[in-house]
Amino acid sequence: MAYKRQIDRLPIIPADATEHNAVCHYCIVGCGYKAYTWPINRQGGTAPDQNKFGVDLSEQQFQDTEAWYSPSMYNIVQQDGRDVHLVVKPDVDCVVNSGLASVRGARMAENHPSAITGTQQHRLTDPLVWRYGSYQPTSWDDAYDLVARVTSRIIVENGEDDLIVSMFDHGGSGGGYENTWGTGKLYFESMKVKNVRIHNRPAYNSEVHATRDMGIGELNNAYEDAGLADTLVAWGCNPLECQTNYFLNHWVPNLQGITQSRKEELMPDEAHPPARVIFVDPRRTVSVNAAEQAAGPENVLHLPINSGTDLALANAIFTHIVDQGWHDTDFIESHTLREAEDRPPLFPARGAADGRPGHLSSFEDAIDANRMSLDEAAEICGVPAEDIRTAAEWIAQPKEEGSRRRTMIGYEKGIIWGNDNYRTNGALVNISLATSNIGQMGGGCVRMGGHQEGYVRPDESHVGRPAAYVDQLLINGEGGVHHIWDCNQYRTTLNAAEFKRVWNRRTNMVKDAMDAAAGGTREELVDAIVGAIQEGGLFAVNVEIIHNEMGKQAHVVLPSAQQGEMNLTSMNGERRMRLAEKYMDPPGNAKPDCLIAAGIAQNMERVLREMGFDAYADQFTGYDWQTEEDAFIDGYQSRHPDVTYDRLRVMGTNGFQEPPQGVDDAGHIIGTERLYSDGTFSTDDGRARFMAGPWRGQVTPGKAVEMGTYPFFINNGRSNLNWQSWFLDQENDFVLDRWPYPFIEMHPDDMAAKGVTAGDVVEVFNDNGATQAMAYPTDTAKPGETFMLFGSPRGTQGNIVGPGVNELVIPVYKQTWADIRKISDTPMVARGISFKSKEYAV
Ligand SMILES: Nc1nc2c(c(=O)[nH]1)N[C@H]1C(S)=C(S)[C@@H](COP(=O)(O)OP(=O)(O)OC[C@H]3O[C@@H](n4cnc5c(=O)[nH]c(N)nc54)[C@H](O)[C@@H]3O)O[C@H]1N2
Ligand SMILES: Nc1nc2c(c(=O)[nH]1)N[C@H]1C(S)=C(S)[C@@H](COP(=O)(O)OP(=O)(O)OC[C@H]3O[C@@H](n4cnc5c(=O)[nH]c(N)nc54)[C@H](O)[C@@H]3O)O[C@H]1N2
Ligand code: SF4
Ligand SMILES: [Mo]
Repeated sequence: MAYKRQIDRLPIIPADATEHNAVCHYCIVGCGYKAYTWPINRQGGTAPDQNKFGVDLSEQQFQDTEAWYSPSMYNIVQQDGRDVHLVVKPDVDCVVNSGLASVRGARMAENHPSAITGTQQHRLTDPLVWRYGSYQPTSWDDAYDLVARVTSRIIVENGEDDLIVSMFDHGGSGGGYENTWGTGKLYFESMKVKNVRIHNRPAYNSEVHATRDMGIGELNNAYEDAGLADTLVAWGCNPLECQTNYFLNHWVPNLQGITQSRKEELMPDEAHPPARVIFVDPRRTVSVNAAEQAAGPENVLHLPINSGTDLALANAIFTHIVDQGWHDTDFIESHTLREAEDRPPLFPARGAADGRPGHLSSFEDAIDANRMSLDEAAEICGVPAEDIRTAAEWIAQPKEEGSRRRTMIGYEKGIIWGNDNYRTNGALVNISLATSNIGQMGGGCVRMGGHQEGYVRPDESHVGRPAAYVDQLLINGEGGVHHIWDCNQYRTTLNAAEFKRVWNRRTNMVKDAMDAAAGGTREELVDAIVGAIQEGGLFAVNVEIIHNEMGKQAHVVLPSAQQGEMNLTSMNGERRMRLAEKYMDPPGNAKPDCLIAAGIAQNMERVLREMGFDAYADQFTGYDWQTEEDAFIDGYQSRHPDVTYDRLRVMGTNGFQEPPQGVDDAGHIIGTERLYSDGTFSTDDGRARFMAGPWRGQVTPGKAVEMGTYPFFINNGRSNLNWQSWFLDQENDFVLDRWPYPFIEMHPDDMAAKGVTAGDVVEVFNDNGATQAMAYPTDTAKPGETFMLFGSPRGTQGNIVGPGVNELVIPVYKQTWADIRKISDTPMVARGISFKSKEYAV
């Protein structure tokens, strides 16, 4: 907010300011914050008893003082209808971030709407209905009634399969246990909706089926393990930019040797050599650079593999480890599947017949099937065999005094949205299992994560496996009503160009029908809408915090509250559950998502009864929640009675690590530091499974041809500054002045060959569609390989991602090939931008 907002002084937080527990809702790390609010007409003073910090602020403070906050952490917002000062600052006592903020979390306060300071004025305040050719604000009752009447008609006349739902399944804002329960109860209990997709993928499935099938939940360690490991592996993730304070507060201290004393205290009988880190990523990320600065380049190994060849690499590392005898035979014997008769016949008889694109098996079977030499892998992956050998040594070679090496593998979208996702995920777990690195200090084979988690829903097994490929259903003209919660498929789905064309066409049919019925009765309007649906139209309801592109094609838009504007529980990447308390009012008439779900259910009950379907109407009862806490009690708390808002409030920003194990004498919930520490895994017999899943090339339909046709690899993902589809960034000068367009990192020689200079706008195109980006010269980029920022309003990377998915309908965003042409000299808005290297040296 200091940025371009002419603020030269900020109020001191008074000693009696109200303190609320807050958790950053942007990424999985879930950093602890404190929100302070106090009346607008007061501020604290410099004397220790006049300010919240209890220090003498008339004196110069030391460099790392806590008695400070940045302008972006300040705003003036409404609380119970009154203007109050708000400061949201990182909590030094939270074990997750120890007082660190990030360039995203530090903007939480300025990312709330304020009529006084003018921030985020695009937030939705009222329900909107398409009426008289534009969007008209209206009451909740009016909007709910239209949603309920159209939805009820369609499920009664066409069946529930014609109701298509796109909905979040995460924690943080949008999700959280309250909201996943509200939506889950509506669609999976009151109805049995099958054509449903999650916010980030075109089906209702797991991103990481493989690890779960092997008996290993994907968030199995504690953040402290990253500080205790001998070797850290970042596989297909960019932790400095995407899991920022996990990296800075837990990885970097280990790489700098700061956690040495902690290692000696917890593991006195072992050697603790300097920590090492391996990165597997086609490009050199700023995380590699930061790790080199922290640990010295000799302790950092970057394997810049060819995109989508991770499975070959992982299988070669697994093979080398086993051939050297570095696996843990006792552990394998005692804790993994042994019975020979359970072993399926060898590949190629294995297939996807049981719904799995890889086989769950024994150690012997897996090594037999997956065997890959260092040289073969070097050829496929495009990295030296020597480096693969080094990686295997760093992962598993016993330490000098003979003790086992402790290795933590963290992976994310580089493999999750990558070629042969299921097998690759399994291949990483194979390495950790063989070296008994799961459930151990300094170990873990974990997702680095995206959002926080907050999943509690009724049984969803009716969705089936593989789940329906929902985007394709919509493209093929199926479905009649589409409810969308907290996702912007226009910017974030695959095959997005085609998706948008069809969605526009189908929703316009309904808009036309509504325009033609203007002035008629509600019955006539609903008849007109249903008529357009039966002709192939689509009626869309968008539950959102802003009026995004999908909202601008929808027919009813319902305004939601964000975290901070409601009470919300979530867990982070080490399963740490906290209650983020409400510290301000939602804008206008916006409501928590769970209460919106309840409102839709109550109106459907009423309408179905009116229509004479009493039994059906009865399915929509049980939503008499007044607050989000009522939804929490109905959902999460009914499964875990010890976990209450009151207890969580007391436990502050440290909360507890799920699953809960009871309550201690002080009334604190007892948590679980790491999973599987007793060697019992999440399978019927408690034994983990290995995976037999050999390398089989680029398997996603369409990708091999695309790779052969186009000259550039269009790798894509995130930057530190931007959060997801830029839904709050797009109204923020601080972000837009840096990235008015999404950047595309290109090697200078490739730019020269295309006649492009820094800041020029290029079109990126292939058979799937076209998009645009701003060229950013990057010396470390491999020639022919680019990296484009995803999710931007000024260039959707998903436009050029093909429709191909893996057997379980996991999208493959990362593997995209296209051509590039210049379309504009550097536009005015991009003329002031720096094109320096993003790397740094200390
Ligand atoms: N090319 C490419 N595509 C990708 C990816 C990639 O790496 N490359 N990554 C994928 C991944 S991992 C993800 S998670 C997705 C992200 O894709 P999305 O989930 O579609 O994007 P978001 O920006 O997180 O959120 C979508 C919408 O939710 C709204 N919203 C925010 N808070 C709330 C709330 O409290 N309630 C409600 N109702 N709405 C809210 C925002 O305004 C925004 O419009 O993109 C996926 N797509
Ligand atoms: N700043 C910021 N942080 C975020 C988010 C955000 O929007 N902004 N979003 C959050 C969410 S929802 C998610 S899911 C996470 C994602 O977190 P990450 O997965 O860490 O981030 P990405 O940039 O999507 O992709 C990671 C890396 O995958 C690499 N990659 C591409 N292809 C391959 C391949 O074939 N093999 C390998 N090994 N690597 C490959 C890319 O070069 C990239 O550096 O970030 C979370 N954190
Ligand atoms: S690292 Fe993630 S959770 Fe922490 S402040 Fe940054 S965005 Fe928020
Ligand atoms: Mo994500």
